[in-house]
Amino acid sequence: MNIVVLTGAGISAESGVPTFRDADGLWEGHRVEDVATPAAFDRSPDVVHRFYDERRRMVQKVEPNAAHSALSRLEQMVGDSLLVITQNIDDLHERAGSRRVLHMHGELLSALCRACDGRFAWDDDLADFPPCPGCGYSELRPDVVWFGEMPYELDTIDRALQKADLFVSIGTSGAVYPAAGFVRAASAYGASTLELNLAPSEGSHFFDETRHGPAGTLVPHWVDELLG
Ligand code: BJW
Ligand code: ZN
Repeated sequence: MNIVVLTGAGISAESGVPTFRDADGLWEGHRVEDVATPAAFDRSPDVVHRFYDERRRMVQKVEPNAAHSALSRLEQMVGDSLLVITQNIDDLHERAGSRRVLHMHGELLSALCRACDGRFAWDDDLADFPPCPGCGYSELRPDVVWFGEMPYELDTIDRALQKADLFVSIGTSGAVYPAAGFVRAASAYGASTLELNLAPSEGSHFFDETRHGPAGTLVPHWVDELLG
């Protein structure tokens, strides 16, 4: 059975990483669409760098939670039959042991050079405009996908959705496309669909089954159930 799991900010919430759109979310008081855009970076690169530098430091201090660990345990049991697609830019899936993870919205611990298009592992600040390890120009930006930019790995994702028997969405509000459309694509390709989220998402009604509660409880239960 091929399983595709889509994760969002809610899966990392219990690790202490703020979500985007909840009451205490990251962009409370800001319109997400105003902050996470290439235009915002062009206008005030120092502000945007400081915002991501702070998150890059924070993410290196938090730990994966029971939901990340359960998905890693599932991968150990079913191997290549599981693919995790994450919208998250943290590395908590990898640190919990998952190997088959696609970061469709990029990664905090990576820098992207606007001069040479190189992507480089990066755990340090960018606000002091360090030179690119590839070309030497000081044109590094966070390697994340902002509104209006093309998410990573969409072809691989579509092929995985075509082959999926089960599509599970965990901890995402279903507010951002194309990820919010994966449930309908997976259904149309023939997969069963399950939502595991704290509260009903914007797309809850598209799922065959929905379960509501914290990911740290729901995901281990679902994995136990699946593995019998
Ligand atoms: C818990 C929990 C617990 C809490 N347990 N659960 C219509 C169709 C198609 C596209 C569009 C469209 N209209 C507009 C668009 C374009 C746009 C878009 O979607 N806009 C919307 C506002 C409508 N999309 C794009 O621009 C995308 N690119 C694109 O479409 O390219 C196509 C293209 C074509 C041609 C030319 C060029 C391009 C790119 C989207 C990029 C999104 N980037 C961000 C920022 C990344 C960097 C960063 O992290 O700073 O990605 S925005 C932000 O939202 C981030 C997230 O990955 C993403 C999704 O958020 P997520 O994960 O769902 O978090 P929340 O906070 O919203 O929800 C958390 C959920 O968890 C809640 O439901 C809670 O209840 C729950 N929760 N605690 C379980 N303990
Ligand atoms: Zn470069």
